[in-house]
Amino acid sequence: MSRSEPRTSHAGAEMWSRSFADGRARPRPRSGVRGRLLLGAAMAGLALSARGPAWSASLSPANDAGALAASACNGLMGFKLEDVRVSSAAVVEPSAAWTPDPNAPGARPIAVGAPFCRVQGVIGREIGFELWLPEPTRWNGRLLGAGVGGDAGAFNFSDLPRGVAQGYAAATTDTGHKAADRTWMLGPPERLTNFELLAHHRLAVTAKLLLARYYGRNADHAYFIGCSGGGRQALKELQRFPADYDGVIAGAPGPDTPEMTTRRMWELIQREQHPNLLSPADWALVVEAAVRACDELDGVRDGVIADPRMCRFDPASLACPPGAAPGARCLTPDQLALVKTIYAPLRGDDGRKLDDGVLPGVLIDSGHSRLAPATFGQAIRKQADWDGEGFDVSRDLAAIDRVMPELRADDADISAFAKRGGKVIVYEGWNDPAVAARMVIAYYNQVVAKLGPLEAGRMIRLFMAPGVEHCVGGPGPDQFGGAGAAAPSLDAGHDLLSALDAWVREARAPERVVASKLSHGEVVETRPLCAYPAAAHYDGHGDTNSAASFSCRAEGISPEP
Ligand SMILES: [Ca+2]
Repeated sequence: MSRSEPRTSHAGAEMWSRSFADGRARPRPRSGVRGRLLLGAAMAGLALSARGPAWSASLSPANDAGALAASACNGLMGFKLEDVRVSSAAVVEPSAAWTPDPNAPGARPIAVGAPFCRVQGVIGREIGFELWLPEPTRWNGRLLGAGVGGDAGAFNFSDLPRGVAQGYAAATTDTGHKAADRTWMLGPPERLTNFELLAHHRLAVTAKLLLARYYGRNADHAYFIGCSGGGRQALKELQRFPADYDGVIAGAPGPDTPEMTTRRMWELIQREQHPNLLSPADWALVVEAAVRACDELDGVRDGVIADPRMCRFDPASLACPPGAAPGARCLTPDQLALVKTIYAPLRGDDGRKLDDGVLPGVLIDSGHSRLAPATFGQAIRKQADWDGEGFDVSRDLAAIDRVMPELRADDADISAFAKRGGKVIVYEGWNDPAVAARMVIAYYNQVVAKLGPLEAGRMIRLFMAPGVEHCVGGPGPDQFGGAGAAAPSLDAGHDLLSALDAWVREARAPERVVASKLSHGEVVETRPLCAYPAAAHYDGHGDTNSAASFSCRAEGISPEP
């Protein structure tokens, strides 16, 4: 058997992995003119061989094609785009553990299965971006934009590798500031506008131009995926720039981010005013009691309240009896008062309800938000070290709209996106402590009311995920291909990105996506997520850990309380 590799029969991922496996270094011609010529050859799927440059004689076609793609990649350095600087364009080689930015907070290595062209640059004054381009034979012809959560300032290094592994050209932006800059909101006013609105639009425009240059043609379709702040960015894109993306996945999007941020700040202040009154164990006790009271309302005892709107739980049931021993699992009157205050609807000065409060079974988040103190301290008060003094729910909520008018993502009139045939999948965890589940449902209902059920049915789906906290985590199955969480099976029945793709390209609207719960890498539970207002109902027989035992039905949904 010949030891030499077959030279003509390999394509796609196999070809790239093979060329990596043989370990030979690739020459990287850097001439701009030749780069363009080579790119043309790569576009046509041709590999230069006998008539190629001298170095090609010892290389397989796989290596040649890799060299061509590398040359085209390097060539993007010289591509002139108005108001865009490409600072680096280089091939990233396969690796078991590669860290895109070792200096980034929370940096962790990722596995690179096939080479790709990594483009880094800056749009305008300071909107950092990354664009990862699979080599031409591996490109699926589509662009995936990836959002970032919290107050941004970092790149989405979860969904970029996931997208590239599936053949997407994938792009992300820090939205115009760096997370290391703790006072970024005190910077130039354009920073707020970039963060609220413009950075992702400019990213979409720039990424489309760069990828067209690299591949020699435009993308067939463009999608966006994001959760939390990234979900908000997803909604902003389709509301304000409906031509940027053909399909959008908006996870835990917080349509009314000003209201949400106001509650967050108010909660932080409430808890600071009562330091150590409630320990994490006390907050967990409140959740345990709610679950005990309401778990079986949905017919399955699984530690999850499938629709917490059905649950009527009064934390007063946790009141300590007279003479309770210190350390007993119960709440003192002071503790109960704070629990009730925080779970209750937030009210303005005039007593008007500003939100619906926190659902039973939702664990109050002990994490610290950077966005809320920065918004009220820096953006509104122009103070770097604001300590919460003078915070006023009504006045401060109104001030956000004045200072950050594009922060809210609650425009229900998305008819321009609908007219273009755009599709949007929204998902939200019922146990989300940061974004109120009822806020997301309210936005969905507003869109349906605005467009009418028929038109809305053609373009929007909401999947409520029982027992799922903010984006991921919680007692319920949380792996279904949302942002930052690739599904165990990459098909439209298990993976939201695949479901969106099937909807956009094949007109297959998603009605049910199976969510998985993983433990030590193994799937231990599956449960369907159903297109709202349908929900998963147990059929009454069969394994309650298997999606096969559940049906999607709209019955039994309680009205809004
Ligand atoms: Ca249950």
